[in-house]
Amino acid sequence: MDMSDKKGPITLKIILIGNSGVGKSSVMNRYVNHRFTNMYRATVGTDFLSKTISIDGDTVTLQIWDTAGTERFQSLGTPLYRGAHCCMLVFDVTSKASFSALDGWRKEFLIQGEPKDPSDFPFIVLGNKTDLSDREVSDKLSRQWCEEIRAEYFEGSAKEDLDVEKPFLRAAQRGLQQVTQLVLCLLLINTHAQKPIFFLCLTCLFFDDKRYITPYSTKNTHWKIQDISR
Ligand SMILES: Nc1nc2c(ncn2[C@@H]2O[C@H](COP(=O)(O)OP(=O)(O)OP(=O)(O)O)[C@@H](O)[C@H]2O)c(=O)[nH]1
Ligand SMILES: [Mg+2]
Repeated sequence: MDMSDKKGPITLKIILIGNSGVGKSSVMNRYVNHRFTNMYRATVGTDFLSKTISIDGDTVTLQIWDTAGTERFQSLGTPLYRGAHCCMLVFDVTSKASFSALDGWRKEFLIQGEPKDPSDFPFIVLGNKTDLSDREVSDKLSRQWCEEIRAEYFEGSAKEDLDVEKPFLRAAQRGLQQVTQLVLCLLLINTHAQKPIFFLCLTCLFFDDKRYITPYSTKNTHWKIQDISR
């Protein structure tokens, strides 16, 4: 079922956080605009870029929010993190400090963003600057931590255009899962003891938490889709 037929392209909010200078803006610019510069211009406030892509037959617009690493301790206000469908934690593989800081960034995201199910919220961890030789964070160490927090790990280089697309595609997929849950409802209709048992599979899509399916009758043989968007 193509969801774009129903409601137009889905917009997914993907937020990039991490220390200043790790390359959040560079990664975003590489992915969206296919550009890179060695010049460092710290992000002031928040930027965002959009990119429309196709995933598994669905058209989705990624709204990528690039935040300023320097503003971590300033009051950004909760609206920034709220409503994110996926959070990308970015660090620089040549900076152990930027890796260690991710735990704090993650916690802050969970507090400020208030995702509905914090234990199940998708985090993608991205180790950037793999083109540099003075690496301080091993692939093993980052993978270990990702396992602990149940995040997915990617690494690459915005500069060399190495594996920049993969983490965004995965973020989009995980974000899409946040929006859409495929629910298979198996209905057993057993009318007569001698008669065959009918199995009816219902495939229901949930959009933005605005629709859900509920049992209609007490025997659970009828279901209705409720729209709570209004
Ligand atoms: N060698 C190398 N340098 C990179 C890479 N990605 C970014 N840089 C450089 O690192 C510096 C910081 O990059 P930014 O993308 O501005 O970092 P940021 O995380 O957005 O920083 P804030 O906006 O201050 O939070 C710039 O000079 C970039 O050119 C990379 O993959 N390899
Ligand atoms: Mg920046």
